[in-house]
Amino acid sequence: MLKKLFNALALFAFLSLACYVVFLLYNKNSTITYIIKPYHVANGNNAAFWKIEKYEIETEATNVSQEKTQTTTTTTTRKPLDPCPDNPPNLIGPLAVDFNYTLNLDRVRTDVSSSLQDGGRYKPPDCIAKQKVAIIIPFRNRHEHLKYWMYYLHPILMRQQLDYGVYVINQDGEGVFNRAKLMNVGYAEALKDYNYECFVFSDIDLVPIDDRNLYRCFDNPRHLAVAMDKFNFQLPYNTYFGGVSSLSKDQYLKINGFPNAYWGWGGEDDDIYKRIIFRGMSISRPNLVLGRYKMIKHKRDLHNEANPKNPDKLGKTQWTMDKDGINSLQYTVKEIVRDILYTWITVDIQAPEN
Ligand SMILES: [Mn+2]
Repeated sequence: MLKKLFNALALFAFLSLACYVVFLLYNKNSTITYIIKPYHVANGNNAAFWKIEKYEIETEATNVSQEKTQTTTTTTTRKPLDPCPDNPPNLIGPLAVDFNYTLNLDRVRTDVSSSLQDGGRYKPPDCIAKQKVAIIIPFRNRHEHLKYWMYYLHPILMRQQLDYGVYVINQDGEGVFNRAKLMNVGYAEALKDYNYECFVFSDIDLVPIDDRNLYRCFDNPRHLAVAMDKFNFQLPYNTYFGGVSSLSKDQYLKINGFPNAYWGWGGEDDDIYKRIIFRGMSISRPNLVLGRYKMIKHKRDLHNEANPKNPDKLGKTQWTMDKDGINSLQYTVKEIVRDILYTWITVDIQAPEN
């Protein structure tokens, strides 16, 4: 009889102890915060407050991660992305490009924008891009060309697995056009958006007809548009650097960016070429097969006449390049519009009337 009573008591004691332990475990977090919080309030001590907050967050975080590992073991474990391969695997090679094809911008938006982010931004979904590339397009009154550029280039740039953004730099007003100054503006404005490390400068009317011509940066400044149809798929001259080019941030800064002093048509691309040579770099180029381009035919734009003063400037590049460039750039942004296909920046570059 006594032995039975003893057993019952022992069982009761054991159960109470078990209940108490469970209770303690269950209330662990709230008990601690309950005890510490008044201490902080009474003390008014920010450091103590920060410590408690941190403790609470950490315990919460471990709980959450424990829950997560429990659920994810049965489903899929998320793997960190690998770097994209050196040679993008989905390139096609020679492409069919046709500018007689009827297009409108809405059609282009529905056709190519499904994997774009606002502002014409893209990242490959399945790997980490080799470079962050800003594509800079100097622009004025060429809406007809813009839709073809967007239609053909976005799919190419995606297949090239770039982490990229497209910037259309639109010169405000009807003053004299200045291609190189607009490109400087594009460089400066793109860097306000993202940590770009490579800059591709492209005319709006040039579409590559081979997607193996990579829109990225190389060990030396790159001239991409080496074989345009209008020059019979040849370089017009050996030192030609016009149309489409790419420079890394370092290469661009080494030459103090581009000249701001070339108003009207001509000369600015030769000035850029000279800057590169004077700073001890050389020109990287694709071969004449990969570097083929189609240019959309057009007449010379209004207020972009060949400027007879520009050739004289070229003789002085060596002495002017340290004063005239990204370090002397002045402009006023009038408007920034984030379209799904591009970031549109209208800019006043203090252009002379004529
Ligand atoms: Mn042109």
